[in-house]
Amino acid sequence: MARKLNLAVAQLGPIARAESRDAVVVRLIEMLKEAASRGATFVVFPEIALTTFFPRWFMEDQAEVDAWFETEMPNAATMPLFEKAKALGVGFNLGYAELTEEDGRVRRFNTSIVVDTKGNIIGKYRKVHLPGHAEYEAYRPWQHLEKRYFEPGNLGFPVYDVDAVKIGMFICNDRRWPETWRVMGLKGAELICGGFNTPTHNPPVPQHDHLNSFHHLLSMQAGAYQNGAWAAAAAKAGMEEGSMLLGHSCIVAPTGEIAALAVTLEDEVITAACDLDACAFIRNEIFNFKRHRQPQNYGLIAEV
Ligand code: CDT
Repeated sequence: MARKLNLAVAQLGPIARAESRDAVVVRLIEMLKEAASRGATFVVFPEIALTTFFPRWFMEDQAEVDAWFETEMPNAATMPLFEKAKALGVGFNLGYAELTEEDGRVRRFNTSIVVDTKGNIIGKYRKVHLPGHAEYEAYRPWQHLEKRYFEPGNLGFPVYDVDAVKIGMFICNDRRWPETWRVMGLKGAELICGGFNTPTHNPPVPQHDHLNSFHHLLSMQAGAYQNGAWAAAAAKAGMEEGSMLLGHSCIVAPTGEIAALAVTLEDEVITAACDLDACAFIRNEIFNFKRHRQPQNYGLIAEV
């Protein structure tokens, strides 16, 4: 019998700066219930899914910055999501800003977790490719200060067994980098998923603005196909505090075909029945890593 994962992606519409985490969690739970009613057992939520995308603002007061971060997970705000997911028997992938003490110092990461159908946090990923800049840049209509507020992830690209499915994570900008996909492909990931906040206007290269959705789907489809994995991406979409964010949340098959695509810029659930055995057709016949890879020619890729 084919191994199937009934997968959902829960796209969020905009989150206002003043919107509380409690209010956002109510929205996440609504989509969780919608996903479960369609038979989904795993839901992908966006990057920094609990608040507005705060790196668009320059802040010098560290206390103001830290107010956007979570110091534990689950916490009071997210506990209802964990409880509802467990009651419904649905696992999930959730992105949030993480503040932690590690190696004797405070550290801040753009983080996501995978949670199984019993409500256990199975694994964590910290965003490796941080886009944007670290200082205020006056020419921009809004900032993209991920390089100011986060440090690059220090967990590599792990792949976890979540309810017997091998799941790896990316966070937004990571999906544009082939290395992200390949490392998880080499680890046998069957689903590679994550969230994104992608402004449709990129001030340094405005001549690419009209290609925004194309570049997103190109990356998702190539990543899935070239690694024989299912791929799923959940947007935070729509006009958020004056910044338009791309929608087009998607689920992509290992063939590179789009299996589901969001058609709004609002809270929206998309689903697909993912045949996990479909990964093997690509991995055995096309990208058979053992038989065909020639890593002795790839050294430069891993050099600084
Ligand atoms: N959140 C995030 O990583 N967004 C980036 C914007 C790139 S332009 C600074 C992305 O790759 O979609």
